[in-house]
Amino acid sequence: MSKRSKLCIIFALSCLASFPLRGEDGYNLWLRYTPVSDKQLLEAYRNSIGGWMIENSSPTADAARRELRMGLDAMLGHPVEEVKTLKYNGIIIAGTFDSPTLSRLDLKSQTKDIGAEGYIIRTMRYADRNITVIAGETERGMLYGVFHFLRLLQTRQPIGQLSIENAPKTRVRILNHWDNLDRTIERGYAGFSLWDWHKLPEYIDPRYYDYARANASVGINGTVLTNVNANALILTPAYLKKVAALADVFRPYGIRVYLTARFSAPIEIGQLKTADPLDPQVQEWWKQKVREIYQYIPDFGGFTVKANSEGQPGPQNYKRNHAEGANMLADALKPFNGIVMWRAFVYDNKVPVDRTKQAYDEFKPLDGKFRSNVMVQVKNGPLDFQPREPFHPLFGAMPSTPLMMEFQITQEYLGQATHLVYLAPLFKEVLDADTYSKGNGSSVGKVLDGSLEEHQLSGMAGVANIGNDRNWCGHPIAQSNWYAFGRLAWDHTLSPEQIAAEWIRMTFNSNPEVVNTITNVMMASREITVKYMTPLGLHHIMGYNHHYGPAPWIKDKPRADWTSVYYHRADEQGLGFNRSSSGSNALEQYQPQIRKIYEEGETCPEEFLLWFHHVSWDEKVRSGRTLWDELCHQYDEGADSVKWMQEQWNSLEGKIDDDRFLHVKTFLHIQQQEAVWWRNACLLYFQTFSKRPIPKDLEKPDQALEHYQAQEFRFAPGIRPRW
Ligand code: GCW
Repeated sequence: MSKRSKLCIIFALSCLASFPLRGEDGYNLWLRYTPVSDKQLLEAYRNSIGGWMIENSSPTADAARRELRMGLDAMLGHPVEEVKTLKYNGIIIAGTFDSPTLSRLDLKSQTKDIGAEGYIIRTMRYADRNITVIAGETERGMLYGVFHFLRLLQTRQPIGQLSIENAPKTRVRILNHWDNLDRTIERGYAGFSLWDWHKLPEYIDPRYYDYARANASVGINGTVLTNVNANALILTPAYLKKVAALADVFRPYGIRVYLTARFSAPIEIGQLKTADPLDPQVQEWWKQKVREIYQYIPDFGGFTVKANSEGQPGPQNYKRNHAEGANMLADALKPFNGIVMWRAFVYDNKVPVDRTKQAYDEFKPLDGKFRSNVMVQVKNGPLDFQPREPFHPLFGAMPSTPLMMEFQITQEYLGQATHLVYLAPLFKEVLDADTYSKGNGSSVGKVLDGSLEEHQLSGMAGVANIGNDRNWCGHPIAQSNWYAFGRLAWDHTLSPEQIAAEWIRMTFNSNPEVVNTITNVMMASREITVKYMTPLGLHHIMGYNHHYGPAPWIKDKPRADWTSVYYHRADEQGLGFNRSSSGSNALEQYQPQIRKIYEEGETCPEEFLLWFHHVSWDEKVRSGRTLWDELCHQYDEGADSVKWMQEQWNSLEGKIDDDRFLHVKTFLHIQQQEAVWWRNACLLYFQTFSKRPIPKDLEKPDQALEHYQAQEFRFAPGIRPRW
């Protein structure tokens, strides 16, 4: 054997050896760019794509160039030529409206206003040739267009006659990382923080680029790098240098960096005696600090602030209100076009009659008092990211203030890393909810995209589920929640099914059986989870502090509203929190159209029954069963449906890659056991009040209540261990 052929064999063997190891570990997310295997489609794509060109030159244009080359070469199965002119049929030309060749097509006059981030994708004729134009006013728009075009190929769509115009509905589409400087992540279930602070700014982990690509591919244009339970150190020069290094990586992808501002920073790192927002020295300190930040990061986005909530310092420490606190920071950021995202997740140290009323009570009177570069960031529901909550009553109640949505992508209350729960239906339920604030059709989506009150600023934040696990999000399917958040932040009118289907095609494959089966499982998953965790409007009955697993028996903690009994109010009569006019009257925070329906148990939508009413055990609900029987049935149905999810998933064996098939299969087994755990623990506990039997036709718990109550999880993820 010649030396050369020996080398070839060694090369081939080493390729083989490394191939299975790389496998499908989820690292590539939805940007896998797998080769098109359908011969006819491949032929059609090859006919439409003879070559590609981008005339712009900038880091963003380079990012588009790299992506287009990588995507096209991989999907078409050969190197697609990068050309300098439209020399033959089937050239993809990407650029800005004013780039040399595209400016000749006069695209601007033929396009409606698509703003700085919008784009068009159009099949056109140019000098007797067919071309495909991907263009925006800016290079950011172009980059989004390139990702959209690649998505068409990834999802195997026809590209022969394209006429697409697209622009985002909200301006700030942002991830909130609850990442600490020691790399732990509050409520993170996918490993440690991506931000390797210790090695920054010198070492740039290649993952930062892939993070930026993934975000840009769904239109996310901002990232808050640090936990809202903030550490002022991030604002010191040593850390700002590190932040600047990350900003440099993200900038070409249209992503701005934001930080959390700890309100007491002037004391902690500025040696001042106070952080009073009306104190001139404090104001000057922040102005100087902001100037310094912009020296490091010229396009710094601004601050997210959690103030006077769960022990975080804030303006109320100095008898000032939230607007006074937010405005001080806004004034410092204004000269640089920075913004403040001031969170409305607040609750008093004095335990209130009803915690769900607090944000509204504190913020509504401040409507109109915030500077124009402040957005108030409101969680989707009035409590805290529960599996199901009604929409937050602040939406529609502060017409003079741009309100931002805060969703939680990380599954703090939804099974953490091991439960398959597709969150787009949850997001969508809230976005589509009608606030009636300006009559019918005043949806939450229209409040937050600014269209209802004509606000310039608008935004949607998602608490990230990303960590340094190889597959980014822990659960292979949890990637879909990152994806869906980005897609809905861009356009809240998209449907969860459509988002799921495109994600599945890109993440797994386009086999209709695969797409249908996984779509069905994903679409049903949230409702199933609600049933085995918190059916009929129950809420906040999870484990104390770590929030893992069921614990409706939690009581006697430092604050009543950190317990479960505060929320479910089970007693011998019945179950549920009366928030109607005969109870806490939280309902008064909603418009009359909502109050009317929710005020009475008979007309209240059943999914919110126990959220708004204390219902007696024997009262008949919609199914004709008593409340107790219905509760048993719903818990049972939820737990049982996880078996259905397992069956569905098992039918995919051999139709998707083995690695991810097995990974999800194993997690579904955990989910099934934990769903039974939820059902048993909750029913046994509530039974101590209802004193009624579990209906005969349902499976009985195989352990006693004491067994479940004795469970301890000292090292559950997402919290700092306490022992
Ligand atoms: O959901 C709760 C979490 C806290 C979190 C808080 C918040 C960052 O349990 O861990 O703190 O909400 O949103 O501020």
